[in-house]
Amino acid sequence: MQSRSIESLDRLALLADSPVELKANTANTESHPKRSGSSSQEWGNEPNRRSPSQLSSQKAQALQQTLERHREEKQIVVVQDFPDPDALSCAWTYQLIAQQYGIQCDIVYGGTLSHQENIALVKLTNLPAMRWAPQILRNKDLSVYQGCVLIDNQGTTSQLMSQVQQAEIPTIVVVDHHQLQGNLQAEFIDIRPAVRATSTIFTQYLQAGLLELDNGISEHVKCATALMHGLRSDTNGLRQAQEEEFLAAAYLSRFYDPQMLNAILQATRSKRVMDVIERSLKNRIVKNNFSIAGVGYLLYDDRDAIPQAADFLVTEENVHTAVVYGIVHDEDKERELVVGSLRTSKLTLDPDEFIKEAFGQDNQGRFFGGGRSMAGGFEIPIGFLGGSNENSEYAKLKWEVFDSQIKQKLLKLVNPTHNLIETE
Ligand SMILES: [Mn+2]
Repeated sequence: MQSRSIESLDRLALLADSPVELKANTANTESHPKRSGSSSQEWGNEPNRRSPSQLSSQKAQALQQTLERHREEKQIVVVQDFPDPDALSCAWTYQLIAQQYGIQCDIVYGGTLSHQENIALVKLTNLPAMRWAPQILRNKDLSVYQGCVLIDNQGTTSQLMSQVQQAEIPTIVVVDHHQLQGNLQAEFIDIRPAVRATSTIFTQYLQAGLLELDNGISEHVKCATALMHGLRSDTNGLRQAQEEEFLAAAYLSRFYDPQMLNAILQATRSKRVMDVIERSLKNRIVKNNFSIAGVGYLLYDDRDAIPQAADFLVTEENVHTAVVYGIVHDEDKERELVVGSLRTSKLTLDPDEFIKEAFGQDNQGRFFGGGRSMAGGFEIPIGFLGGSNENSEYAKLKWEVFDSQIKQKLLKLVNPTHNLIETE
């Protein structure tokens, strides 16, 4: 089965290389209706430009070779602390692909599932992701893993990574669509910031033959449904999708379960999330089409209320960009972190640049956030100032300091006399 896949990958590469070969081979590809590659037609005339399908079939082939080299190993698949549908569905897809090579994968995250849709996704599809809170991680023997895999992240958004690195587990595979974050070393790297979702990349791997989806296998149908949800949620319900996402969605439409997707999307918001959205509405200031709101303290489990509030604020008339932030704390209020989200409908605003410009770097040269197109998140550690909130006067004071510091930094960029961000 594997060799057949390689053969078909070779053929795909060949097809994309030469438009003349394309016609001669069309009949061959017809016999594999599930394999794509015909879209290379439009690109064949430009020898210096790699088409998306050519790039992805080359990457798929390289990934296949990587998996081949690691047969029968055990790998840890790390997704961001607060995993989203894009990350979860792709990690699962990777697990299913790798399984064919006898590779056993554990999908883990260090934070929590906080969006109601993510909880519904995991429950309804039986998605095999595990939460490793810090106290669980302490008792884990990481030496059972021969390799680490990063999906929809580059290791900078997971608190598990420091321990994975301490255990000297080599990074084997990185697949992501965020901007490259610093120096990354891995055997196989596929980072495509121009692509809107990692689900797009993984669907292309499927199309290239890395795993043949079967409608009769319920796990495949559920995984395709999860990927469809991943595609939708990273593209604002496909409204920010590009050709590649639509092509991926078209492929998944053969396998996914629309009713299950509907059930996932109908998950309701908790009262606490509604309260955060209410606070963001009350506290927002609107300046030069930017809407900025601090929401104060919120529980770790409700962290996802922040991007949801930003999603809501950006729908206001004359607002093109919304930034919402708050201080997220765990139950005993010892660990605290400023978490923020940016949503924009302005095509010329790059969330990645905006966040890096607004907040700069920490003393190790790491940025506080990075974005994907049209959306970005940031995290600012509170460090020594964390905790001691039982003194409400102190807690209030602390919030005011962070609130005004963040506002100052944002407003500096929003101000029209500042030339970095253009205003209409
Ligand atoms: Mn993503």
